[in-house]
Amino acid sequence: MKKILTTCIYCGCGCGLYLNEDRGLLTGAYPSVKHPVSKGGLCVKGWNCHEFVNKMDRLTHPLIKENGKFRKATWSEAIELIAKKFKAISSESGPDSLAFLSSAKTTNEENYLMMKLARAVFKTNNVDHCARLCHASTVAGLAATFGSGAMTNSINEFEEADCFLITGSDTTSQHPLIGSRIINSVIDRGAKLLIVDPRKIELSKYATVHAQQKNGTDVAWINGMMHVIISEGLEDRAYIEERTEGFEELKELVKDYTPEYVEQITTIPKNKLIEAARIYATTKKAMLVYSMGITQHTTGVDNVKSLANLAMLTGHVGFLSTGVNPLRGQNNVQGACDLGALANVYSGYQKVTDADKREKFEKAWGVEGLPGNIGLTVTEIISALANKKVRGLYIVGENPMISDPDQNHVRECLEKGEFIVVQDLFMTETACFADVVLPGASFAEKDGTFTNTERRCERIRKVIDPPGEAKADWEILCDVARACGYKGMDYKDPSGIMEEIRVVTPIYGGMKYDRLEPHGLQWPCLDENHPGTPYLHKDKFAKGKGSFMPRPYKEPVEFPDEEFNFILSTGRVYWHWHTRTLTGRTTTLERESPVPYVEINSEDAKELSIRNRARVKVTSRRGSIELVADISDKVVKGSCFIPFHFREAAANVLTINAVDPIAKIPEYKVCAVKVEKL
Ligand SMILES: Nc1nc2c(c(=O)[nH]1)N[C@H]1C(S)=C(S)[C@@H](COP(=O)(O)OP(=O)(O)OC[C@H]3O[C@@H](n4cnc5c(=O)[nH]c(N)nc54)[C@H](O)[C@@H]3O)O[C@H]1N2
Ligand SMILES: Nc1nc2c(c(=O)[nH]1)N[C@H]1C(S)=C(S)[C@@H](COP(=O)(O)OP(=O)(O)OC[C@H]3O[C@@H](n4cnc5c(=O)[nH]c(N)nc54)[C@H](O)[C@@H]3O)O[C@H]1N2
Ligand code: SF4
Ligand SMILES: [Mo]
Repeated sequence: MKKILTTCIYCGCGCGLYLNEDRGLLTGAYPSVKHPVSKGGLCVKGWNCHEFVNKMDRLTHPLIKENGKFRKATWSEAIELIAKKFKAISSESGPDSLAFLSSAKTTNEENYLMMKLARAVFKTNNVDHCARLCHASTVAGLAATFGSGAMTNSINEFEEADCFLITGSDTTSQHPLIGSRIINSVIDRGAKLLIVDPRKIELSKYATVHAQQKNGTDVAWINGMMHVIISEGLEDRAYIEERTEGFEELKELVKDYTPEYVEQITTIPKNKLIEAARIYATTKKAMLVYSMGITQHTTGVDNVKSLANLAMLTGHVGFLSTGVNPLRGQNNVQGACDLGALANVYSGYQKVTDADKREKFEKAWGVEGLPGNIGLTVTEIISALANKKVRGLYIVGENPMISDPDQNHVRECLEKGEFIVVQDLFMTETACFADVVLPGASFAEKDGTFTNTERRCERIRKVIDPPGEAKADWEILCDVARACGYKGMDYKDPSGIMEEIRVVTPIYGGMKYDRLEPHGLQWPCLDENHPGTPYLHKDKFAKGKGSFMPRPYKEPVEFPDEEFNFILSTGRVYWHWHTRTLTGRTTTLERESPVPYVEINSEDAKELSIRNRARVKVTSRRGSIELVADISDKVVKGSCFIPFHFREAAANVLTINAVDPIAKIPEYKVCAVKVEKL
């Protein structure tokens, strides 16, 4: 039996694990004891991450749709067809009639090639990926305030912190190996735990303060905490003076956010707000942690900026075991952003709107005329299929039919799509709408790198061969580029792609493959002698002075009214991964959480005469779904929560596709619904 060290495919913790191989199949996974994140532990998804790889229903051949039915095709047929169609569409309707959705499940090297294909070969910046649905608000909000949109500190620093302020992150379920460090710090060292989350989560049990706000009111309580801190003189004067700008405007804005006023907006009792503010401000090693509860709002960027303000006000950025720590979700969503699978930047966050950056990439790629307009984002690309602004779409490793907001709208758009290519491991709900389906190789069947939430770029390794004729995504993308007549995408292996990445991407400058042994390096890593960077903004912010960006509270787009009288928020469970393409094919995980459900408060259930596990219908202005009621006091009266994993009752039938004006992230965390007994 072979055992090979690699990186988990699921979450942004980026645990190191060994995959066991026997006669060409994966037989198990177990943790690396020496790995800095896993340290001998994995969560249940990691322990079982080998299972889906062996599944019999993997895609094994290219497929071409003819008269509404898929038939097997050869690779050359499929690639030729894609090249022909894309070139024809581009010459008829211009480069921006094509669009590319990249994947946070694939490697850094593959994301780099995806954006290179879009930009160098097809001359469009219409390239984006699921970070748009996830931490787009973080990338925009922290770049504006600090100069870098990434998690500031490292996972092991959670072991030294004396206070955690956690908001909009169900950490033990969604980032288990970080969640367990938080619990250990609370139990073993008496660290203070402040939770601000509308729901009761596992961590609430350990909390010093758990404030349950009304969904979508985050700017108000954050401004309220700053009001308390300033009025009690708890701000860090010296830090503000030396390292930041814009404090006077902040002070002016938060003046109005008295604890009484904040209680009216958020329902957080004023004493809880005051207590949390005092603890956070007066603990030196205090880490601020957040995730989707903060970002997935039409005010997502405002939420992030407000958290950045709070951390700067109290001098909590630029030191060990402090910082603003957005937990990145997918195994390689950090990397997909770093490598430029975004509508506005090349790799290393170099702006497509800067002429000197375009020139740099033109030289490196041997092309002319790279576009300087910002491209379309995920939800804009899908919508543009309907009005034919986008006529050709290439999707690698994403399943927007289940993951994008307002599913009925998405279906309509995909149906109208003129030419769609989907490259995945399985025949997904989205792939059903494709004209060409290409079989990709999974994380266990190729080499490359993933970058985890703490900016650690680490290796994945080929353990087995892909099934049938499936190929690594990077090989397929190179084949397409070649078929289009582009000569600059020939690589022997992923390390060759990384050599090119190093040259054009300063923050990855030192990420040579042999240096990534055994457990990777954290960016910025500027050259071959650079040791990597465990925490950011030491001595000064990436942009020089940190900028306070005060934001007033604004309501979400759709709060409850008389007819749609519940707030719906959507999210995840421990056992499942997004659209369930992988965890739905993993017996242990599927067994634990096999059916779609909605969490309802026990008082509401009583009023509506709904019993636990009874079937209910949940309806929004966009559609309805039927599912099982899970009655508890996890959600407060008047609100409900649905995990979005299940196609049988997809939460995204209900969600609204209103987006943040800057980040273009959808408001997945707030919309209005009604609940009826069936
Ligand atoms: N098991 C599992 N783990 C995962 C994933 C998965 O699918 N399954 N997905 C990964 C990905 S891509 C991501 S992005 C992360 C997401 O990780 P999380 O963000 O932790 O997960 P969510 O369940 O989306 O929502 C987090 C919390 O936001 C709270 N919330 C809801 N509305 C609001 C609000 O208005 N304000 C605030 N402050 N909080 C609110 C919810 O109650 C919930 O506790 O998880 C990653 N890890
Ligand atoms: N209602 C609601 N909707 C949400 C959210 C929410 O909180 N609420 N969260 C949003 C967030 S944060 C995210 S990140 C998105 C996630 O949305 P998606 O990215 O669309 O979801 P996944 O199911 O992770 O899709 C990944 C796809 O990649 C495929 N895949 C895996 N490995 C490989 C590989 O190596 N190569 C190729 N080619 N394919 C591969 C999988 O089979 C799967 O089809 O969902 C968003 N949608
Ligand atoms: S915590 Fe995340 S990276 Fe670690 S084993 Fe679980 S899913 Fe994989
Ligand atoms: Mo995400």
